[in-house]
Amino acid sequence: LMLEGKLRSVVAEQRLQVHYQPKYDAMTGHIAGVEALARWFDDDEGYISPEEFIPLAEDCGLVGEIDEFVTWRACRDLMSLKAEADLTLTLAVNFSPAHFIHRGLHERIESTLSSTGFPGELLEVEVTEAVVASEEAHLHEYLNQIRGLGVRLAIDDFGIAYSSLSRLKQLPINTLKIDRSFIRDIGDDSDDEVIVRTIIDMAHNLNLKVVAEGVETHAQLEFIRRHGCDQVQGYLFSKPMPIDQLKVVLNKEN
Ligand code: G
Ligand code: G
Ligand code: MN
Ligand code: NA
Repeated sequence: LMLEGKLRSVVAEQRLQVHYQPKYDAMTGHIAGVEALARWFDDDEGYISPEEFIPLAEDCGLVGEIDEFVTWRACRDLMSLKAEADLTLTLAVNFSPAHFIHRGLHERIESTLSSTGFPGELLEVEVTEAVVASEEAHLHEYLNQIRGLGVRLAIDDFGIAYSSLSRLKQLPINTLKIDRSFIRDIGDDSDDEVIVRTIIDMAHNLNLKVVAEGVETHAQLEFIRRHGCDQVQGYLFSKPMPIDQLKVVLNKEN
């Protein structure tokens, strides 16, 4: 309850921070984009993980405000990078399913895009498989409205919730991010290697881009490159970082 009160004020006062984790082209190794991740540093408690405060925010109705704040802040931050370095990085943001499946969300995304000047074509929204499984009658329409802004849709943590493949094929989705639990066991668990290979092949057959998250070792990288995964993300390359540090990383790349 105390944490909920703190969360309410940190959200109201816009004191949540946003960190960025690069995604790399698996073949060239160049930075293709970044994922924005909410960060909470509390004066008393120190760092509080989103694994703790996002579920809390979902329960107390704050998550929509958080997701939209992170999107706005990240669009603004990347526009400031663009002004300095003429970059065309893609930006991925995470949306909670409960908040994502709502009429009118596309209008608020559109207003964030127009107020920051960030191009819709460079924005990707990551949602979990719960969205694929949703029985919301207007789901298809809502997704199309967001796609209508040029914004791309990714399924995050893919593979753990048994998405219906026919549903996946019907919905206007662009990208699958293979859950890091499958990447973790590459080299140790041949079942997970089969799953990773199968997801990559299936994604490509459905004309979807595929991203491996949680890549921590060269062996994992080699494996997913060999099987044609499009992008990689993970501690092997870089952890989420504040915007100032991202600037340094990007300057080194150029
Ligand atoms: O960044 P970290 O690995 O600690 O994130 C833990 C979880 O919190 C991940 O599932 C991530 O998707 C989620 N998360 C991080 N930032 C946001 C956010 O801005 N909105 C939502 N809905 N989830 C987020
Ligand atoms: O659920 P989602 O994919 O949005 O979670 C993103 C979070 O995953 C990031 O905030 C980051 O903290 C975490 N993450 C990113 N790369 C790695 C990695 O290589 N290993 C582990 N264990 N966690 C990672
Ligand atoms: Mn994500
Ligand atoms: Na993920």
